[in-house]
Amino acid sequence: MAPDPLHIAERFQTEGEPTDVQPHPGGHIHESWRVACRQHGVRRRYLLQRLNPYVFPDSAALMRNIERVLDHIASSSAPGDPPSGSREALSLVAARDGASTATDATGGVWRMFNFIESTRSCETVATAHDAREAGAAFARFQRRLAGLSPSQLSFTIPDFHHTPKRLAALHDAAKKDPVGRAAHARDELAQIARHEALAGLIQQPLDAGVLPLRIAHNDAKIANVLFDADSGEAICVVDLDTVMPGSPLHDFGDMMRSMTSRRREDETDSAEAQLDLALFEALAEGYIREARGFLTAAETARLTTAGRVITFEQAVRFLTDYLSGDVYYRTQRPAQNLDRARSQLALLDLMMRQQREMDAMIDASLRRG
Ligand code: GN1
Ligand code: MG
Repeated sequence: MAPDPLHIAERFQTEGEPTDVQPHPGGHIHESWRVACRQHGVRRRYLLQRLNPYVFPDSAALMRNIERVLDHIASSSAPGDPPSGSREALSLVAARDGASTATDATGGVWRMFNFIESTRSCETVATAHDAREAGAAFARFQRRLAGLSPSQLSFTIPDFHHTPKRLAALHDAAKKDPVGRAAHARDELAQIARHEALAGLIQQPLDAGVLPLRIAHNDAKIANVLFDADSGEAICVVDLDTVMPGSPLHDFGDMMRSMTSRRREDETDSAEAQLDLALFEALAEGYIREARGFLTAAETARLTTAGRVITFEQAVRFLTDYLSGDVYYRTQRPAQNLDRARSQLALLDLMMRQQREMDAMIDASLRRG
């Protein structure tokens, strides 16, 4: 029998007894619930998650990374940063036995965070203001971690943004075709083949030391930004599962992928794909304003390249999962991963066509200082 999330919630150090648990939607990886607790008439909420063991087999390393990152952020605030312990800071709630997770009878591993109240998050970007705010929030996050050595964090998912290896995995899945879907993905495989030259454009300079290895968020999409429900300011970034050594370019690429189009990642009609240059301009301005102090010239020269590479990589990953029988990303319908791959490919086409305009916007943002 599946463990009852309310019983699991009781094993954590909440303020007050858990009284209510509701599924919390969103995310392709873990399952999440909102837990409400009450003590002396005061209600507090928490986010309870059951970790996905397939994606994160080493939950101890995953939790250690998150603890190090949160500790570093709490102990290194600069003027203007939100004080630690404030509403803006994500924090873990320990289990009653002091551990960072609780394990259920089936071996499932659970963790709990404080729930940040009065915020909104979105799957797609609505306005240029949101794109600017989100770009600035991820840049601040990268900047605050610039003082933590990448060697302090483990690679919880090895080669996470190693695009050439992601491409090799796709080739392998297409060749083995374990669930007989390759025939339905011929066009997409052909499109990916045409863009193969993108695969090495970030990885090669990283391997050669031209690009520095830093700590990156590694899942820098719009859905992972919390906005203040009243002011609309981005107050923090969440989903720290993939924070590990990487490149800020991987994050900027994910931002371009998720914040230059108003369409959902799994939109079925990819012919309608969009790339809104006003959204891109706002994103680039917000990001560069906060990141210019630490980015090298080799990094700023590749910002829009990163958008193409990561959008390509995400198409490759969705298509690999489609061909493998939907074993990685949670899906609600059989062709969802194929739709996701198609929408990424459609966006990639638009990014290729509007490369020059976007590069000019980056240059203008850098010049503005
Ligand atoms: C996954 O955790 P979630 O759903 O935000 C994935 C990201 C992808 C993203 C695509 C650990 O993120 O890499 O970019 O889906 N996370 C992992 O939306 O694979
Ligand atoms: Mg994630």
